[in-house]
Amino acid sequence: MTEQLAQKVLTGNRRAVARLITRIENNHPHAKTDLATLYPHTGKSHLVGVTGSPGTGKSSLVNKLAKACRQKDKTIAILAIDPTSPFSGGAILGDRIRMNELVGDKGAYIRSMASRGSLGGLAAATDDAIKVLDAAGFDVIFIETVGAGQSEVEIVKTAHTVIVVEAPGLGDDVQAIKAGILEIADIFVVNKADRNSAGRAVASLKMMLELGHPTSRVIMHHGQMMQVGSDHPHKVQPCDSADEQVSTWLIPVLKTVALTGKGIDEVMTAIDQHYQHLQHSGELAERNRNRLRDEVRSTLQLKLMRRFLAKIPSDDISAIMSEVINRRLSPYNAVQQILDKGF
Ligand SMILES: Nc1nc2c(ncn2[C@@H]2O[C@H](COP(=O)(O)OP(=O)(O)O)[C@@H](O)[C@H]2O)c(=O)[nH]1
Ligand SMILES: [Mg+2]
Repeated sequence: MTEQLAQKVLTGNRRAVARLITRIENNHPHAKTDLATLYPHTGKSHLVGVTGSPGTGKSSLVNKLAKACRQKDKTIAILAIDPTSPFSGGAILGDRIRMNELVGDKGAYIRSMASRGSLGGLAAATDDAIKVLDAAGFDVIFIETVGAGQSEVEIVKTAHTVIVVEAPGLGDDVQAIKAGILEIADIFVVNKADRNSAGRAVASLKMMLELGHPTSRVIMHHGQMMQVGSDHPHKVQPCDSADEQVSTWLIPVLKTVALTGKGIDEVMTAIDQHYQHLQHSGELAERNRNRLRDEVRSTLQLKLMRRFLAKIPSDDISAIMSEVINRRLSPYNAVQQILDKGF
C-alpha cells in the first residue's frame, strides 16, 4: 500500500506527491518508509531558494521564474513555506490566486507548507517534501520562505542557489541585513524596479558586497565570501563574459519588475550560470554533502535526545531544574546530574 504510493510518486503522479507531503506534515507512520523508497531516486533537481522580507514580491517573482522555466520545457515545483499562517490563511490564499497562471499545467506543481503538526520541525518536514518533489522528477524546485526568522534562514540555506529579494520603499535600509540573510545570497534581486528608489537599493547592496573596499569585488569561492583586491588585477575587471562568471562566482545584483516580467530573463540566466558554476567548481557536490551531513546529524540529535529523556522521570528533571532556578546548582552541573541519571 505504502510501496504503491512511493511508486506512484516516482512516475510523477501529482496526487501521490500531494498525499505523501500531507503524510509528512502529519507525521504519518508510513511517511518515513515511503521516503526511504524514494531516496535513491533523489539528488537530481536544482533547488532554488527565494527569500526576503514580506511584500518584496517573492511570490510574484517565483511565479514569473516558474513560467520562464516552463517555456524552456523545464518542469517546476514551488514549495511556499509559511511557518505562521494556517493552511487557509490569507497570505497563502493570495499566493494561490497569484500563481493561478500555472494551474492546470502538468509540468508545474505548487504547494504550501505550514509548521502545523510537523514534530521534527518545519525544516525537517521541508527537507522531506523536497525529496518527494525531487524523486517525482521536477527539474527545478523553488522554495519560497519569508526571510524573517532563524528557521526560515535554515531552510533556504540548504538550497543550491539562494536568491535574496529586496524591494525599495520598505524603509531605507536594505532589509536583508536585519535577518542576517545577506551572507547566504548567491543572487540579489531588487524587485519593484518600477519604483524610483530602486537604484538606491541596488547601490547600497553593491556597496555592502564590496564591504567598504571600493577597488575590490566580493566573490564566492568554495562557499566562502572572499575579497578580490587590487593585488589580483585580473579579477578586478568587471565580469563581462559568461565563462568568467561560471568559473568565479560574482554575486550579481539584478533589477526586476515581477509584475511585468522585466528583468526575469537576466535572473533566469543568473540561476543557470550559478548552477553551472556549482557543477564546475565542485561546490554542488560539497553543498549536497553538507546538506546530507546536517540532516543526519540533526535527526540523530533529535532521536538521541528523545530516547535519553524518555529514560528519566520528568519529576527528577523538575527537581534538578528547581535547584538551578534557585541558584543552588549551576546549569553545567545540572546537565552532569541528568547525564548520570540517564546513563
Ligand atoms: N510596483 C510593483 N509591485 C509589485 C512588484 N512585484 C510584486 N508587486 C506587488 O507587491 C505585493 C507583494 O507581492 P508578493 O509577490 O505577494 O510578495 P511576497 O510577500 O514577497 O511574496 C503585491 O501586491 C504585488 O502585486 C513589482 O515589480 N512592482
Ligand atoms: Mg509570498
